[in-house]
Parts: sequence; C-alpha cells; structure tokens
Amino acid sequence: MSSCCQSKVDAPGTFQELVQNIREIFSEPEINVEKTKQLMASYNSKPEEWEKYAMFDKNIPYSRNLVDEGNGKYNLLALCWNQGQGSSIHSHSNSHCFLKVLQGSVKEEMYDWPSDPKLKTEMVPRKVTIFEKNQCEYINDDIGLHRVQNPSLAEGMVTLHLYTPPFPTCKVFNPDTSEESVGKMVIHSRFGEKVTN
Ligand code: CSS
Ligand code: FE2
Repeated sequence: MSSCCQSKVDAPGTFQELVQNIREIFSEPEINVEKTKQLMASYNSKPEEWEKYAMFDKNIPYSRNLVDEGNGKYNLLALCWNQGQGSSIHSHSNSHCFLKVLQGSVKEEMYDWPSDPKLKTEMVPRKVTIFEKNQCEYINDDIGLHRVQNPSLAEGMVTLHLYTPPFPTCKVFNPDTSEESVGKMVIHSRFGEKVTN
C-alpha cells in the first residue's frame, strides 16, 4: 500500500474517558507512541473533570499527583506548577514520557546529553518550544534531556504526564556545570488523596 492509512483515534469525551482509553491502548503488548500522543492530544481539557487531582502546593515549585497506575505498566500524573516555576534539566530513565497540557502553556527547553560532565561546561538549550493547552509532547533519553517550565507569572500550569515503564529516579543536571545527580520522583497525592511524605 503506497498511501498512508493511519488509524484515527476517537477523542475521549471526558478526562475519565481519557484515563480509560489510555488503559485500553496500554493493554496491547506494543507501545504505540503516535497513537498515545494522538489520544492524549485529542482530549479537550476541562478543569472540572481533573481538578480533584490538581493539588497545588505553594511551598514547592510543582506538585506530582498520581492519577492512575495502569496495572503497573505506567504512571499517569497531573503536575501542578506554580507561577514561573520549572523542573531541573532531567532524563527519563529509559522510559517513554508523554506530556499533555491541561492548563496554561508549557515552555520546554531541550538539551543534548553532556558530552563529558568532567569538562564542567554550561548547558545550552538545543531548542525551546512552547506547547499550548491540549497539545501533547513526547520525549525519551534518545531524543535528549529537557527542562519544563511554567512561563506565566500570573497563572498556575497543569500538565498530564504518562511515564512507561514507571521509574523511581531520574538524572538531574546542573545547568552551569552539566554535573549529574539523582532526582527522586516524589508523589504528593494518590488518586485525589494527599500523601504525607
Ligand atoms: N520529569 C518531571 C516533569 S517534566 S517531564 C517530573 O515528572 O517531575
Ligand atoms: Fe521530563
């Protein structure tokens, strides 16, 4: 067949339907990156459908709220970013990372892996992208490293992340020296209930 016949995904009507549809496509043995991206992008974000997970915490840059564990195959998390806050430059521990924008706009800086951390060179982004509400971004360690930020000083940002397989730690990098350390994937709430860490 010469022309492309990409299978279309039906847009989930609600956030709960999105969570359910993700479970369904991850019940298949192969991970289909394009299909997952399309599915996540096709959900039209409505705050009233996911706000029970979106627990902002003024005392930390961003909170990590578990929405679903996907039968141990993936973690689905709603991240709530305070105004102007962001992550460190980080890796994704050989997992797939999908990031869908639920509220606000996301600024992503993408970086190459440091060629030699012993050289202690400053890290300079390879690319800077803004993702708007409902868009879905994908990254893995072969693509590179990134830093995710809420560029707004007025509004909080909410993003939905799917990590498969789930991972407990990642590598974080000092932007001034490219030195590497271990970052822990702390969870602040599970299924809408606060966790006491
Ligand atoms: N890796 C960060 C968010 S950017 S993908 C985290 O999950 O905390
Ligand atoms: Fe990330």
